[in-house]
Amino acid sequence: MSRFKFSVGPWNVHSGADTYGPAVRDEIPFEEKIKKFKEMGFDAIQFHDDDAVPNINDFTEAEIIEEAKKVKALLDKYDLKAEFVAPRLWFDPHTVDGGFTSNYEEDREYAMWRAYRSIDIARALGCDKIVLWLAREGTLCYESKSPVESTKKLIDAINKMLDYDKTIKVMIETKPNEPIDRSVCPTLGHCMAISAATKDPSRVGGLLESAHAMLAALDPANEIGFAMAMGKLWGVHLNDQNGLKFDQDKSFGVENLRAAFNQVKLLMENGFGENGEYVGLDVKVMRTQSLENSYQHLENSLKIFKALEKKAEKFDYDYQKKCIEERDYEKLELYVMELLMGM
Ligand code: 3MF
Ligand code: MG
Repeated sequence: MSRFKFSVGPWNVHSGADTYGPAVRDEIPFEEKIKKFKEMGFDAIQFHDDDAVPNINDFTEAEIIEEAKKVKALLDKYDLKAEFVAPRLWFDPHTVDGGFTSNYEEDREYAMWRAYRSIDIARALGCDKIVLWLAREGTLCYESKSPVESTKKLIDAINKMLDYDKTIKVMIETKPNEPIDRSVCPTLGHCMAISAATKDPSRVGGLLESAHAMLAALDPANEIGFAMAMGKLWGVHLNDQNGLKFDQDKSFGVENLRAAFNQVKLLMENGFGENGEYVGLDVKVMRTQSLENSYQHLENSLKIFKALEKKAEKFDYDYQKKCIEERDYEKLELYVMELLMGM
């Protein structure tokens, strides 16, 4: 049994389309996915606004809430919670140049409309967390936007969200690049600074995705540790990444087991989950998988996470202390490697 509760987004199981080729599997209906997620041991579902309310632009504000209530009934049926709602601000024609930081006022207004609707949907789904993955808030052409103005626009947008709902919490899912070249809010350090500059820092925190940290050439465990020191790690998207390339969203731990171990160990040591936080996965199934085996990457990630939890439970803190006293870090390093290799 794990001490943690786990969450997953419906986009983790998909039809395999990528930038270079079309879908290779059928789309699995939403209800079928969440039923399977429950069977696999997940406790909560992560949502985009339009995962909950597809074709969101076609509905009135009241209708959007009604549609979301139907999804809440579905969650209740399978005894699942909603972890968060994230406005999908990178898909719509209104957000080609970004949402909150777009150069065009009508786009910025549209982005706020989606942010407010995401809050309404979160409320209807019974959750109080909004995630902002700021996909297009940055530049493709450096000179097209001022980083000063963009940062201020982002803070302003978050302030409006905090005003719209007096108890909602906003978590920024930081990422340095992809699909844009230079992001306004690339790391959890930036996230903490933005949080501090909002009107209610106690309601603005961070979500760390392992692969996103690696894309910024940072260690994901250190990003976790930094945000936890600030009391602001409210979510994680665990996965893995092979070096500095496109965002791979590989199964947790498959590329760098030691880095994965240290993420799990830090979450355990610092009481992640004690305030209701979920261990979230954001992993992409390989394009080569068959439809029937579309969930294997999630099974693998859970299995590896739980195995690393057991390893972390075995971690010998007395031995660590001794190595530190002797200042023999080579010895400590070998101990960690032997622990991971089961020696
Ligand atoms: C992109 C991501 C996103 C976010 C999701 C929820 C599509 O790199 O990680 O997944 O996690 O939008 O915020
Ligand atoms: Mg993510």
